[in-house]
Amino acid sequence: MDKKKIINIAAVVIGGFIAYKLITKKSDSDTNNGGGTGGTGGGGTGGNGGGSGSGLNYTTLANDLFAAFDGYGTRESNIYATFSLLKSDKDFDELVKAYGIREVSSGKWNWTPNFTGNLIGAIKSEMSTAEIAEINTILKNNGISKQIV
Ligand SMILES: [Ca+2]
Repeated sequence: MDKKKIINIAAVVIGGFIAYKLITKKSDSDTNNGGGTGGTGGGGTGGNGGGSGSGLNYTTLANDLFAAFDGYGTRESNIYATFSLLKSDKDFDELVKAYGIREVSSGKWNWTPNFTGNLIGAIKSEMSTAEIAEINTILKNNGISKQIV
Protein backbone atom coordinates (compact mmCIF):
# COMPACT_ATOMS: atom_id res chain seq x y z
CA MET A 1 0.00 0.00 0.00
CA ASP A 2 1.60 3.23 -1.08
CA LYS A 3 1.08 6.64 0.34
CA LYS A 4 -1.21 7.80 -2.48
CA LYS A 5 -3.68 5.03 -1.83
CA ILE A 6 -3.76 5.79 1.88
CA ILE A 7 -4.52 9.42 1.14
CA ASN A 8 -7.33 8.37 -1.21
CA ILE A 9 -8.85 6.14 1.41
CA ALA A 10 -8.51 8.92 3.92
CA ALA A 11 -10.23 11.29 1.53
CA VAL A 12 -13.12 8.89 1.04
CA VAL A 13 -13.45 8.37 4.78
CA ILE A 14 -13.33 12.11 5.49
CA GLY A 15 -15.70 12.84 2.61
CA GLY A 16 -18.10 10.25 3.90
CA PHE A 17 -17.89 11.69 7.37
CA ILE A 18 -18.65 15.20 6.11
CA ALA A 19 -21.58 13.88 4.07
CA TYR A 20 -22.84 12.04 7.13
CA LYS A 21 -22.60 15.21 9.22
CA LEU A 22 -24.46 17.24 6.61
CA ILE A 23 -27.28 14.70 6.48
CA THR A 24 -27.40 14.47 10.25
CA LYS A 25 -27.43 18.22 10.57
CA LYS A 26 -30.25 18.51 8.07
CA SER A 27 -32.34 15.97 9.88
CA ASP A 28 -31.57 17.68 13.18
CA SER A 29 -32.83 20.96 11.83
CA ASP A 30 -35.88 19.20 10.39
CA THR A 31 -36.87 17.81 13.75
CA ASN A 32 -36.19 21.15 15.38
CA ASN A 33 -38.55 22.96 13.07
CA GLY A 34 -41.73 23.77 14.88
CA GLY A 35 -40.26 23.04 18.27
CA GLY A 36 -39.86 25.71 20.89
CA THR A 37 -43.36 27.08 20.87
CA GLY A 38 -45.48 26.96 23.98
CA GLY A 39 -44.50 28.69 27.16
CA THR A 40 -47.23 31.29 26.93
CA GLY A 41 -50.08 31.13 29.34
CA GLY A 42 -48.84 31.57 32.86
CA GLY A 43 -51.01 31.10 35.82
CA GLY A 44 -53.79 33.66 35.98
CA THR A 45 -53.82 36.37 38.60
CA GLY A 46 -54.65 34.42 41.70
CA GLY A 47 -57.79 35.76 43.33
CA ASN A 48 -58.16 38.37 45.99
CA GLY A 49 -57.74 36.54 49.27
CA GLY A 50 -60.53 35.36 51.45
CA GLY A 51 -62.27 38.40 52.89
CA SER A 52 -62.67 38.70 56.62
CA GLY A 53 -65.06 35.78 56.96
CA SER A 54 -67.97 37.02 59.04
CA GLY A 55 -68.45 40.38 57.31
CA LEU A 56 -68.56 42.16 60.68
CA ASN A 57 -67.24 45.71 60.90
CA TYR A 58 -65.04 45.34 63.96
CA THR A 59 -64.33 49.05 64.24
CA THR A 60 -68.06 49.82 64.39
CA LEU A 61 -68.57 47.12 67.03
CA ALA A 62 -65.63 48.42 69.06
CA ASN A 63 -67.07 51.94 68.87
CA ASP A 64 -70.47 50.62 70.03
CA LEU A 65 -68.83 48.96 73.03
CA PHE A 66 -66.87 52.10 73.85
CA ALA A 67 -70.08 54.16 73.71
CA ALA A 68 -71.70 51.66 76.07
CA PHE A 69 -68.83 51.98 78.57
CA ASP A 70 -68.19 55.70 78.34
CA GLY A 71 -69.59 58.12 80.89
CA TYR A 72 -71.86 57.35 83.83
CA GLY A 73 -73.09 53.81 84.09
CA THR A 74 -72.85 51.09 81.48
CA ARG A 75 -75.32 50.13 78.73
CA GLU A 76 -75.12 46.38 79.43
CA SER A 77 -77.77 45.33 76.92
CA ASN A 78 -75.80 47.02 74.12
CA ILE A 79 -72.71 45.10 75.18
CA TYR A 80 -74.55 41.78 75.19
CA ALA A 81 -76.01 42.58 71.77
CA THR A 82 -72.56 43.33 70.34
CA PHE A 83 -70.99 40.16 71.73
CA SER A 84 -73.87 38.06 70.41
CA LEU A 85 -72.81 39.08 66.87
CA LEU A 86 -69.44 37.37 67.25
CA LYS A 87 -69.30 33.91 65.70
CA SER A 88 -65.66 32.81 65.99
CA ASP A 89 -62.47 33.24 67.97
CA LYS A 90 -61.22 35.34 65.07
CA ASP A 91 -64.18 37.71 65.47
CA PHE A 92 -63.34 38.06 69.15
CA ASP A 93 -59.64 38.71 68.46
CA GLU A 94 -60.43 41.22 65.70
CA LEU A 95 -62.84 43.08 67.97
CA VAL A 96 -60.24 43.32 70.74
CA LYS A 97 -57.72 44.54 68.15
CA ALA A 98 -60.15 47.12 66.72
CA TYR A 99 -60.88 48.44 70.21
CA GLY A 100 -57.17 48.84 70.94
CA ILE A 101 -56.44 51.00 73.98
CA ARG A 102 -59.04 53.65 74.87
CA GLU A 103 -59.75 55.94 77.75
CA VAL A 104 -63.24 55.40 79.14
CA SER A 105 -64.58 58.36 81.08
CA SER A 106 -66.11 57.46 84.41
CA GLY A 107 -68.50 60.37 83.94
CA LYS A 108 -68.22 64.10 84.42
CA TRP A 109 -67.52 65.10 88.06
CA ASN A 110 -67.27 61.40 88.94
CA TRP A 111 -64.58 60.82 91.58
CA THR A 112 -63.80 57.44 90.09
CA PRO A 113 -60.78 57.78 87.80
CA ASN A 114 -61.15 57.17 84.09
CA PHE A 115 -60.10 53.75 82.85
CA THR A 116 -57.48 53.49 80.12
CA GLY A 117 -56.83 50.07 78.66
CA ASN A 118 -57.91 47.40 76.23
CA LEU A 119 -61.36 45.93 75.71
CA ILE A 120 -60.98 43.17 78.29
CA GLY A 121 -59.79 45.66 80.90
CA ALA A 122 -62.65 48.04 80.14
CA ILE A 123 -65.22 45.26 80.53
CA LYS A 124 -63.72 44.26 83.87
CA SER A 125 -63.71 47.91 84.95
CA GLU A 126 -67.30 48.60 83.87
CA MET A 127 -69.13 45.36 84.55
CA SER A 128 -69.89 43.14 87.51
CA THR A 129 -68.79 39.53 87.82
CA ALA A 130 -72.33 38.39 86.99
CA GLU A 131 -72.42 40.61 83.87
CA ILE A 132 -69.05 39.29 82.71
CA ALA A 133 -70.35 35.76 83.23
CA GLU A 134 -73.30 36.68 80.99
CA ILE A 135 -70.90 37.77 78.22
CA ASN A 136 -68.90 34.57 78.64
CA THR A 137 -72.10 32.54 78.27
CA ILE A 138 -72.90 34.39 75.04
CA LEU A 139 -69.37 33.71 73.73
CA LYS A 140 -69.58 30.03 74.62
CA ASN A 141 -73.01 29.65 73.02
CA ASN A 142 -71.63 31.18 69.82
CA GLY A 143 -68.86 28.58 69.65
CA ILE A 144 -66.11 30.91 70.81
CA SER A 145 -63.45 29.40 73.03
CA LYS A 146 -62.24 32.76 74.37
CA GLN A 147 -63.55 33.98 77.72
CA ILE A 148 -63.23 37.23 79.62
CA VAL A 149 -61.27 36.36 82.74
CA1 LIG B 1 -69.22 53.86 82.33
